[in-house]
Amino acid sequence: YQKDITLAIVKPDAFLAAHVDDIRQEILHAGLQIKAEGEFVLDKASAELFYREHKNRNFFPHLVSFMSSGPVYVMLLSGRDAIKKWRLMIGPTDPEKARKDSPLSIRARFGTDNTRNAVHGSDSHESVLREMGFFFGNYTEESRTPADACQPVT
Ligand code: YYY
Ligand code: MG
Repeated sequence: YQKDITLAIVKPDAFLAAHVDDIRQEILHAGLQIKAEGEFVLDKASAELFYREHKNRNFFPHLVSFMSSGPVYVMLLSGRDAIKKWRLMIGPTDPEKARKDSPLSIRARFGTDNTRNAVHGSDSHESVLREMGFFFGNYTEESRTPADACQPVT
């Protein structure tokens, strides 16, 4: 068993639809801990940087404009198999597929389409390290409190 950490983001569609509290509760009920959290607004350059692995995809401009269209709520999760657990909770990338294959997942319930899919989850340890640095700096349990970490991206 591995106690790991992962990054969860409530994207602008789900934030606007007021699903942050529901999603937070669901995370806690699943036995994951929230180690740091906060509301951020990504400008275009930040959204491009966050999703740079997809920069050559045709959907990239649309993704970047969506992710910078309004506030997001970012949470650093910790717990047993947190990466895998959170990916299972969110479901497939495409909410239509999620509604067929994983109807209780967060994307099935709150997602609209391939871009407006309600939430993000890191896909590997390497991604977690890169993505959490993006929002929370070099977070460690000792060195930073959640309050310290909740600085909005500018
Ligand atoms: O990891 P995950 O978020 O499930 O999907 P990825 O294939 O890594 O794509 C990242 C992100 O890109 C996805 O959450 C929405 C967006 N996207 C899109 O806008 N259009 C697509 N056809 C595929 C992905
Ligand atoms: Mg991905």
